[in-house]
Amino acid sequence: MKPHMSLAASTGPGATDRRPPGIRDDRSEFAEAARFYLQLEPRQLPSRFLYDALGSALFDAICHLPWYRITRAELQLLQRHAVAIGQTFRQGGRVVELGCGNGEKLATLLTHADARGAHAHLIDLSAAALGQSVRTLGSIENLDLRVTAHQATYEDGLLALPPDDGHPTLLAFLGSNIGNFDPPGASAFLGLMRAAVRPGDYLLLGADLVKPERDLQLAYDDPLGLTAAFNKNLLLRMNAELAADFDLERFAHRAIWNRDASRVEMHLVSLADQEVHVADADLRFRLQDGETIWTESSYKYEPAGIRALVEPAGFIQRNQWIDEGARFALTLFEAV
Ligand code: AVJ
Repeated sequence: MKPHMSLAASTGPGATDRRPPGIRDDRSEFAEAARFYLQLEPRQLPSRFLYDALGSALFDAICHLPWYRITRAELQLLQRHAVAIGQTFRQGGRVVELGCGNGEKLATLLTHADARGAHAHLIDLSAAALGQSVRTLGSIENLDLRVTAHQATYEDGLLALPPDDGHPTLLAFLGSNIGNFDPPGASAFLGLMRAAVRPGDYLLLGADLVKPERDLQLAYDDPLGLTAAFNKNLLLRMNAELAADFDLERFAHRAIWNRDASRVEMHLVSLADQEVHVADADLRFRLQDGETIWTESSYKYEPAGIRALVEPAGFIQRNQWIDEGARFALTLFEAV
């Protein structure tokens, strides 16, 4: 099977992932993806492979950096506007979060909204993330919450949601995770989310906004080097899991603001002419000095661009809250 071959029209680490349902994020899937994406021009790797245990811990640390403001800005918006957002799943409704991470965002929302009797559905690929989220939500007192964890890709998790039994649903896609999709991928994914809900249900989307280039450089190439470690961990991971022989000393982290595409790109730059071998992907290739492996795109939006991206998928915008300091937007849509 060649599950990635349909990607030809759409490339980059944020390209639409069209793996058939049921393919798990295991080692052979990593090997297959490495084999396919590392041979593309330009060479690349899908950004979801950044999140093994160490990568997830590094990302959590990045969220504490003064230069990476997304997480704190979003938590503050969720807290401030929780009551308004909570109207969307009033009286025993459901909140479905895609990519729950450590559960802190949903916990903040539910703590400050009137969420008694709500049913939270968490969808994440990482068992560790789900476990942590379930614990975090379980520690909220006096809420009488029901929590269901779905260890699955976003797509499979959405397809596996039980019928809503007449309860209103809020889908939450936070943290600017939407920014990892290229525009066609984002539109396709919004269509999947729309298909999982009914008219009158809601979507809450967190998205990072365009801001001065120096701010983006500091956020994605921080002076402490955590983002560099987060990126280079992909090489470490291929060495450990795919019997690759990347020499980490001969790669550097680079963040590029691609203004035309409105995205920050993370790359791993080869610091020499070198040959690498990824044994378990049955792959050997040469990298030239300065050649890069593109590992992530983080699209940045204008406030009106968020609406223009989401509404064609079958939603209308009901509210948008912006943190002007961090330039981050939380936008609430209703399915129509
Ligand atoms: C978790 C995908 C939203 O793109 O800002 C952080 C990941 N990459 N630093 C982002 C990330 C580099 C993050 N997302």
